[in-house]
Amino acid sequence: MSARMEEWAFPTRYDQSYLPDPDSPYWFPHRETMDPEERNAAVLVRLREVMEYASTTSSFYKDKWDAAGLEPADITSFEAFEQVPVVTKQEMRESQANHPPFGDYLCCDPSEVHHIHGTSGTTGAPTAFALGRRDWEVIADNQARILWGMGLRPGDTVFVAALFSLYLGSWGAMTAAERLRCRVLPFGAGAQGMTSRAVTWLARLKPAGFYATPSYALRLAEVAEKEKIDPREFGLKVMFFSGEPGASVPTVRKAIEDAFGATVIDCGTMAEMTPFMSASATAGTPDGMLLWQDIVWHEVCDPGTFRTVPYGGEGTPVYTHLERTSQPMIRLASNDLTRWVMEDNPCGRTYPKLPDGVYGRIDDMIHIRGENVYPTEVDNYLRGVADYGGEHQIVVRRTGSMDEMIVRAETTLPEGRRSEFEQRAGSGLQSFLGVRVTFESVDANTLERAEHKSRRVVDEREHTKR
Ligand code: 8LE
Repeated sequence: MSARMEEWAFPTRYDQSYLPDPDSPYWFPHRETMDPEERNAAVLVRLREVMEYASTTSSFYKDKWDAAGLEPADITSFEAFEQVPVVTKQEMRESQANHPPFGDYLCCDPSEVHHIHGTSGTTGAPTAFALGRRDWEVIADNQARILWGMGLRPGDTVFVAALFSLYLGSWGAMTAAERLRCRVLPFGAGAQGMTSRAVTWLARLKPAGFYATPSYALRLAEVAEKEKIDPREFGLKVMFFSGEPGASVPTVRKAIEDAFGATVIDCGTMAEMTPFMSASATAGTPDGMLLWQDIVWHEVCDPGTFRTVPYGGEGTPVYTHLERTSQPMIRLASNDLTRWVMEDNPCGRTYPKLPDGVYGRIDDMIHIRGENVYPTEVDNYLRGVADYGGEHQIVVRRTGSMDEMIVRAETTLPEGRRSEFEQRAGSGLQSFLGVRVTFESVDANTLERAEHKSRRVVDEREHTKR
């Protein structure tokens, strides 16, 4: 069985000179289109191999599984695998505090470490990601395979417009494009005046591919328009995004498509899970994200029990590396929310799919008077409203014993026509969300734009302070 799966082995080493037949939509035709049951059978064997490797090379996993009374040889079914306790970010922070700098879940020799990245979070101790030299090649290969699936080809220029330094997203996109034999412009983002320079470079180079966060693409479109350049003149074909919800939020996706005239592709799991593009749309199935199950094993689980929910159900993604040897993540809990389905994909790949992408983090969900509101729902609604100015802020506050949600949205309308906008957008949003909202409007281009991931929620309630 596995002999027929192209270059399927653990530890993994891909042929660095391989490129698919130029006419093939697939990098690995068999692996991508095979009977999913047959693929799952191979994955189950691999899960045992990865667990054996991790339990013999790291005290973190050995101790964790000893405490749970299980060992790798027990994993003879996916039901058994679902009993494997999840790994949390907190555990990794503790492991790194006790075993600096990489924690006792580093499974390779420290001399193998090739890149160090890390969490960019401003709160709490940072976590270091150690990536092995061979892992980096495998990551490049896997993500080149996914970029091929998006429709990018050798010789295409790929513009990377996200933060470099600690953020793995940009480096992962860059190394993938290099492996695909593209021309990469590692432009970056975040420095003073850089967005306006990006407009100049995009207009001059006319790249085929573009990587950023979705909020940054919208900001770039605004800056281009201010400079009287139509972003369609950049001639982009494929824009792929990770880092936050957006590319699967219908009105955000449409705003990007309309501004740039390119195919919008959503991808991304977590930096720890690099190759993080293992959840990604394709040229033939451009909506939602496919779960490339032979690269990373993705489960959508009940957030209480961490058992998988049936297809059609909603839950939290749990991820397992099938090829990483440096810091393999085995059942990493994401704390995100999504829904998964198994259906025939127009591109012919036999992977499950997240039809609405990842909607957001469980922690970011706003609980207000017994209702749950996702910040992405507010975004989705406002972007579809006429005269919306492009940015908003959500303030959650406790007044007396009641929680109150205030939405402050930009409008392009002049002062005299504000109340009509507030009335129309405010009542529309209220019925869309099913909760009472205090709606205010402000001038366009007055709220802060994200250079990286947007932060639109200000929660002023004491009990939810983190
Ligand atoms: C909805 C995946 C990467 C490198 O782009 C990234 O952002 O990793 P990072 O910084 O570890 O953040 C991971 C979190 O970003 C996820 O847990 C999720 O909340 C969010 N995220 C990343 N990609 C997406 C996403 N949320 N859709 C996405 N495509």
